[in-house]
Amino acid sequence: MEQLTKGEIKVNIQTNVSKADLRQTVEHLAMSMPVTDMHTHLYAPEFGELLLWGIDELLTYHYLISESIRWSEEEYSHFWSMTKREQADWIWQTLFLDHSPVSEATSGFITILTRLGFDVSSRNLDDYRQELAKRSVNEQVDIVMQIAGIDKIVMTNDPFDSIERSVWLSGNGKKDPRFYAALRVDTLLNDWPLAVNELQNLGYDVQMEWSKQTIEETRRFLSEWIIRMDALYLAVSMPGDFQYPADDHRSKMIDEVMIPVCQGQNIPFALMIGVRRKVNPLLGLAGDMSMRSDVSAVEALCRRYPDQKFLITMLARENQHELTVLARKFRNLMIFGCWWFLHIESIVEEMTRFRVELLGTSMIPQHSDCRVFEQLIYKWEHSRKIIAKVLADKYEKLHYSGWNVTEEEIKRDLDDMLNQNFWRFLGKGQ
Ligand code: RAT
Ligand code: ZN
Repeated sequence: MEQLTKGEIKVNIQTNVSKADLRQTVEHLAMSMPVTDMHTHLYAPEFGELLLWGIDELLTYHYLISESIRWSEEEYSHFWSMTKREQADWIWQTLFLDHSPVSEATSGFITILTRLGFDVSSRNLDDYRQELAKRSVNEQVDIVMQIAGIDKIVMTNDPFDSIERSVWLSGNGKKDPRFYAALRVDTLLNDWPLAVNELQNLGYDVQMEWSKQTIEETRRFLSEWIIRMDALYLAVSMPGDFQYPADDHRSKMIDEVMIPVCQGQNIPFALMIGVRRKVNPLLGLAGDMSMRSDVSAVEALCRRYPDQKFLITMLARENQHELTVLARKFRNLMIFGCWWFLHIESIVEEMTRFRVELLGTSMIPQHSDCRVFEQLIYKWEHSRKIIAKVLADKYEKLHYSGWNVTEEEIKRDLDDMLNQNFWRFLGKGQ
């Protein structure tokens, strides 16, 4: 056996993680590694009322609305006629007291209360409300980001939203360096008549008919807003029946507006595919459903535009394996997150495991999709545990073969998955 110098032995002792410590080390590092949350519906405090936080917002999260209304025999309109506080009280009574909070979203609320330091055994909602009422929104943002270990948050930003637009136009949108923008383009792709109306109101000379002038003006709108927001990427959520290429408005908009603008601004295009909107309109935002999609639309985009980066997530469980295999074929495809109904422990574990088995660490395992600030706490705690478990299994297997990972290597892998894969894909590696 080759003789090691004294120095080499020292390095080995310092950094190699023994089998006994391996799992603990991975868990500790996964729980403490700062995170870039690359898709949320959260806002920086400068956005005022758009930043949702606190007990009543948490309890009236649309995931909990759909779970609670299942237990009710009242008309749907009865729920919507209540004040937010009454809705929160009713959801608390229904999902937490009349039944046990075992679902992902309800158990998540318990995780939040616990991590905020509240005594969950008291089950006294008003105590929790009173405690939070003592805090300012700025304090709560700092506290939550610290507890959840979140470094950077990417918002979802829509210039057609008048409240949001005025924040950007006043120059306040870019003040907090922890928050980044992503420009949402759903209306342009999925509701062109409404988009024409909005664009005209904003002074862009567009028409329903697809003309050179309309193309140029829509490009000008996107470019101006990307620059104003310093948007990291364009984003859209698409129905499951999205086809590409097709002889339709979406394909024209993608080919003639979105891709040229993304290339001009050097930013990725994020597509979240597989939503069936409003299957039960009476539930409002809670009434959307998942839908199986055609992965070949993503394949066609990646092949036609090899220099364009695509961030892709899909909503149907049935699409996940095929999408992961596709990512092996195209380096301009970055898969991300376990989206919406997939963001439940059993499926996060399944998806994370086969993604690691097919792609190693070259993907973005999770985003939170939070709408209420404190949700960062549970969404990330639950996911970090699973990511740690999957990685520990893989490192343990390597260990048995005599390949010992060092603590630095574990940190590097986690940093790639939780931060760097995203930033490098954007060409902004840190
Ligand atoms: O996860 C959600 O809250 C959904 O309602 C959607 O917002 C979805 O994430 C989207 O971005 O379209
Ligand atoms: Zn979302």
